[in-house]
Amino acid sequence: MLIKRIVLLAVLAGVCLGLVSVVPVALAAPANGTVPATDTYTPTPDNLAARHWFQDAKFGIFLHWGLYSELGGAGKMGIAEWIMDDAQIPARHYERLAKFFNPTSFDADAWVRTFKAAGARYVVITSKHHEGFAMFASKLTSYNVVDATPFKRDPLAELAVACRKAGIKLFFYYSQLDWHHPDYFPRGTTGHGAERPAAGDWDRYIDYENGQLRELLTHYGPIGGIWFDGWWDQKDTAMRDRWRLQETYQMIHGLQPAALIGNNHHQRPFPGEDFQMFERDLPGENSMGFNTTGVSDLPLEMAETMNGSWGFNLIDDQFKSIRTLVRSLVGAAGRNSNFLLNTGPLPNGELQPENMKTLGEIGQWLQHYGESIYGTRGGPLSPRPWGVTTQVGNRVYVHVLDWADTTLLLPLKNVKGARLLRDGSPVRLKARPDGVEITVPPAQADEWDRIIQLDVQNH
Ligand code: FHN
Repeated sequence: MLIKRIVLLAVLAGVCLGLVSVVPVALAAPANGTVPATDTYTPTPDNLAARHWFQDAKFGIFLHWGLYSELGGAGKMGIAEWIMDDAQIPARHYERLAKFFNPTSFDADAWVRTFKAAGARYVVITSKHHEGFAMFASKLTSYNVVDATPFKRDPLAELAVACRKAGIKLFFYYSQLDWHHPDYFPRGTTGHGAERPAAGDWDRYIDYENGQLRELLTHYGPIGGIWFDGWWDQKDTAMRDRWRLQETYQMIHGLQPAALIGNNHHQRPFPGEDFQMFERDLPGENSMGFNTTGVSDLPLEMAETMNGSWGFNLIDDQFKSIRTLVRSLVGAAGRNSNFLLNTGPLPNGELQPENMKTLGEIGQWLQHYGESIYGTRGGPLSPRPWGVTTQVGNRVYVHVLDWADTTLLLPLKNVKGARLLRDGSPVRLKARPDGVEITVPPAQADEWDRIIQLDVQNH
């Protein structure tokens, strides 16, 4: 209580001096960033509207692009953006990659055209991944794409303009852990091969991080939000509660109240966060072994890779089929979740051609069936072995993913009519004591999801 009062007084003093922008509702955390159990966060109306938009949007594109893209995983399968750590490359050597980063084929408008045609409504791009390299014009370090590379352009600025023109929201991924910055000390569980001096000033690092975030929130127009990652690096260390998260989150919401904050810490959301993400897992599942199974009532998002890597991997051509990806998108929507599909651009600035093809196919599917995805929320039935449901108003979409029989019993009352979304043909309904039985028409070739549109009277 006393701490809160002191903080409140300090904030008020800051406001009077014009130093602090106010989020009317949230309380600042103690300087060490501990999130007290009593801490509260009340999102502003702008923020709530942005959350609503986010849930309607349903489908986003994730981009992992950085110096690591040049190495393409160095001939190994696995997550290529981790090559600095995996190959134990000292920071002073890894830095040399900046000299060769020259993606002259990068065309932000062309990227955005591809994303738009895929049906994506937002894009999340790595502004800084664990390697520590700023893919934007940061004034706080020369280790950035404008000052350290022959490219000399700010791709995030170009992407921001292209997205705005196309009506696509842009989010920035930001890695809290950093394998390059000397002040990221004490180190966490990763990045020990970077051969940095065993000294550093943690709080100076957090100031640097907050400074970079301020740049991202003030130089690129209105953004969709910040997608944090890397907190888990200190999950089991003494620094676990030293991220000063509340200060960071308040700054972000103060600068752009509608900017949504998500943190891929794999825990239940902390105060100040606006959405919860699940990495390569449907919400509530933990097949990867690091996601929480605790699903909050915040907007949800599942992030997925096209192959086994986020960053471009030269040898990994084990791309997921369009069928698998569409079914993940549907499975996510049926769990009230967005689907964020990753592609790792090439070091020359082009998108991977295989991924472009897949994105085009997803776009075609969404053009046909998008009404059962966009603007929906998880439907009246929880996920079932046969599939999921989504809903908008008094329309329920039954997504039959795996069902060999011709009839399916839905424990739903008040179903007034049913038709196949594919062609509008009527679907037979039979009232049963415990719901309604529908006749599921056989799947056509390449029909990965038989969607039956129900008219229901809302209970
Ligand atoms: O380590 C990262 C990984 O490289 C990638 O960015 C993914 C994306 O969700 N997240 C981290 C692992 O949790």
